[in-house]
Amino acid sequence: MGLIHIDAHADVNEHMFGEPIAHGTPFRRAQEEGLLAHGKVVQIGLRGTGYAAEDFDWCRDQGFRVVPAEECWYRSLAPLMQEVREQMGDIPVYISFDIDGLDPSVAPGTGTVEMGADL
Ligand SMILES: [Mn+2]
Repeated sequence: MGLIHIDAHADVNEHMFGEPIAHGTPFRRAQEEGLLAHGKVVQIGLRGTGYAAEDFDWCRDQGFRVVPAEECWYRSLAPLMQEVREQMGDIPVYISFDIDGLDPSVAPGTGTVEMGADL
């Protein structure tokens, strides 16, 4: 299926706290298991350091479209979402919206605060 993933973090870590299954690893596991349609994964709002410097590189290497937070600043996201809609076509799409994809000024209760969103 396709994936639209809105988050400050890529959630593609190989391991987290020594575990293969954790809140930072789901999309690595999904990709490994062949659950994600090639060319139909979009991650929006990524920023900060993530958990490893190469987090976003791995995503791009998989063919994921990475839209970092700074590409969302001071503009309507309607054109982006039109592109995403066209990219997904008519296949099933899973939408994952992590609250920390929003700036902590509007959602301060998350445990993994990352400043710098304008979503
Ligand atoms: Mn997150």
